[in-house]
Amino acid sequence: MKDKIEKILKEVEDFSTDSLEKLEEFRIEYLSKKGKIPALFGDFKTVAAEERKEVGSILNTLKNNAQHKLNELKQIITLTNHTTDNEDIDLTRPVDFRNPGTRHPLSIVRRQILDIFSRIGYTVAEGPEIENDWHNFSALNFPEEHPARDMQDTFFISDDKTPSLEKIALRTHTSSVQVRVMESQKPPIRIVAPGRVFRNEAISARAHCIFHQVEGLYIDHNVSFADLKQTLYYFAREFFGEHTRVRFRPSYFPFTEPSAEMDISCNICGGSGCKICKYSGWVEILGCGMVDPNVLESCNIDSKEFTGLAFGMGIERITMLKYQIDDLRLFFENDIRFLKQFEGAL
Ligand code: 2NM
Repeated sequence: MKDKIEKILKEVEDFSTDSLEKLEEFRIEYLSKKGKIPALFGDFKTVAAEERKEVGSILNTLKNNAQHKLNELKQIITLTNHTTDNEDIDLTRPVDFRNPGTRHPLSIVRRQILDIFSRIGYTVAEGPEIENDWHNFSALNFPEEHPARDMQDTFFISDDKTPSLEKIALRTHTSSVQVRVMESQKPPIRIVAPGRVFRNEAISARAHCIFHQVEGLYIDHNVSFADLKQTLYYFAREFFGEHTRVRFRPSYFPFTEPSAEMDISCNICGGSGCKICKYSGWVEILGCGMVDPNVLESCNIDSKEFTGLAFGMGIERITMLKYQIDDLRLFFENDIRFLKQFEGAL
């Protein structure tokens, strides 16, 4: 038994290769379930008691050496192959047009939304994802003690120990972009602000700590709640189809007064009731309202002269409704099998 082990020990020590196939053969011959080394462990039962300590020890050495050899060669082979690959890259080679990749469903829907609003005069505004307290909360009429400002809801970048006078956080909505526009431009203002937003939430099929929003803002003389309703009715029919009906329910947001949530007639069952709309015939798609005068004044816009309408929607949510996607996590995993289903879409 000892001789047998020492013979194999030598074989392992002498083994070398630069091919992954040969290395796999090595693994199968020595280390796989039916390989030589596990077989020796099987024979170990027959070893006499007084020899067990010594034989056990060299047997363990053999196993460790073989495993070490395998790991070491694998690393060397993959590293070397990489270097040759790099040297072989031909930067002038044309792209393979047979497999061009696909646009992400959130990009498709963001573009559809922005297109719809651009047809009624809205332009796109963008701003930073890292924001200060003023643009994300205070200017938007969030009271000092509002729960949304809490650590549980907001990812703060600064803390008590940060030597800065400002509280810095990841924006929790793109309204912060609209504050920046209101501060720097005079009405009329007509913008949509698309972008990534961040909330400190547990990840599930319905919620994620990163998601995407489009928020809209229109400020001018005499902008009314009727304008708000008609704008969003137009959007709903353009996006979900001409048979779409809408309804508005009273709601509350710190930055709008009055505020509402808009439902659309269920685009799956047409309103007769199904699982998607929980048999109510309606599904919520966005929040909206008339910009609170406090917000306008915070941004140096005269609230006696101007009024504004605003709305905000989650891109994930309406993408899920439009394409009947039932788990929000699919948007962030980038599984090719999911993404391929949106092939060809703009
Ligand atoms: C919503 C709902 C209602 C909104 C308000 C503003 C601003 F900056 F003008 F105050 N921007 N977006 C708004 C209003 C957003 O999202 C659910």
